[in-house]
Amino acid sequence: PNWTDFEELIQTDSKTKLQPPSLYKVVLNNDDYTPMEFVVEVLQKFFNMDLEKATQVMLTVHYRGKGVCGVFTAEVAEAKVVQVNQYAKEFEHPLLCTMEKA
Ligand code: TYC
Repeated sequence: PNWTDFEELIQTDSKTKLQPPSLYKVVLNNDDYTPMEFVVEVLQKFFNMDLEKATQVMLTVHYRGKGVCGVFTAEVAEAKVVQVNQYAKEFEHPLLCTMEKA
């Protein structure tokens, strides 16, 4: 067999080269009913923010409609979205967490 051809196939196959994972922004969306203190608590609990950072992000969402909580790989972002939405539901707040490609 012509080993040079095999070598070239292996080296040029795009699937052979490792790709960095796609990243996703986890986003909080504004609503009229969720208490500001609850949003701050969520940001501290699920995104490890201190009080000052959490308050800043909460106010960005409140005044601008959306805010980024963090950037994660697909699996981690998906898990955060589920956790936050379940937590909000548990306390009967309409708070909505979503993800979008970074
Ligand atoms: N707009 C809400 C209020 O006035 C506060 C709020 C902030 C709600 C951020 C959701 O993601 C949110 N109580």
